[in-house]
Amino acid sequence: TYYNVAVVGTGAVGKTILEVLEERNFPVGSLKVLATKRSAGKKVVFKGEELVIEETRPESFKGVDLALFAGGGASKEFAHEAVKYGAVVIDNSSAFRLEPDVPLVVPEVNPEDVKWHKGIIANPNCSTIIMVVALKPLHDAARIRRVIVSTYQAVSGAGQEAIDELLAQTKQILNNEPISPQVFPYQIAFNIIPHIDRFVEKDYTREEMKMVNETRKMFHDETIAISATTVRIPVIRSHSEAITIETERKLTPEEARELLSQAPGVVVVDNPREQKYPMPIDASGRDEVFVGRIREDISSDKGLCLWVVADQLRKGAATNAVQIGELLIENNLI
Ligand code: 11C
Repeated sequence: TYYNVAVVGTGAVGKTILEVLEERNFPVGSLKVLATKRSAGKKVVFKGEELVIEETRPESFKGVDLALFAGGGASKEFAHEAVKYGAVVIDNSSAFRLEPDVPLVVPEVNPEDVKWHKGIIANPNCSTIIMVVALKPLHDAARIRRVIVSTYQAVSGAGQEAIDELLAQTKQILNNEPISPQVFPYQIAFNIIPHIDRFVEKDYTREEMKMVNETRKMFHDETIAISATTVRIPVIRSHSEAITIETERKLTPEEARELLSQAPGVVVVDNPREQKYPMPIDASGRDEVFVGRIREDISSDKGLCLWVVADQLRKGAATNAVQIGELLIENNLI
């Protein structure tokens, strides 16, 4: 069986969705690429064929079986319209993630939740996806009670313009030219910014609270204590996270390493003697979540520290969305 697919959005995530659909040989019958008026008329290539980007309208979803929304404002405007026309929507924006009747899914973590979808399935935030893939096997084995996480997030998380800003600014600074930040609130080249998305409750940012609320929803456990600090760094691609967990039962680094090396979607890169640990340059272009620096938290009885890196445009967004599509097909849910 083949499916009529629409991809909504042609930025960094939208482009990656097209790449992943092609690479994984997703059973695409027909493909529509939709975007705002600004991009309409431009072309993209899918499986060697040129497709003209169309402006998204409610009627665009007529006959579409599966609509993959890359994120941004289009979701609020068109996701429900797409469902009305009979499409199943996989949405990468934050618009519906915490709605009680919308499953929020990472296939390695809570695949069963796709079964109760009512038309929309949400794809979590990239930093959350990366963290939960690494934490799920540890949670299943020893029950995580607390998580402290600090992120080191690549600029591409903020889209193509953010990549352009980092590259342009780096050149300007090296040439002693003036800079004028547009995407980020401050200079990002040769700097880091401890602020992603807007400030919300208790002086946390929305990005930080996404990591808290989305993780609890997917683990079906509102009692896990989580505190995040999310930071933008001048790396083009792949997010990194320093994570410390406390578990109900003590987990030794050896046991954690063993559990993680068996876990789906995870690659352990952890050999301090040979200076082996995950880094963004190695994770970029890959679909797995890389885990290293696995060690005892020497400040706590039942604590464990990890360093986690993954390509946030792929596993953190596009690949996860396409995997949800595959899960829907396997379960006859489209
Ligand atoms: C970033 N995590 O790296 C953000 C981008 O809720 O899907 C993704 C925002 C979201 O800037």
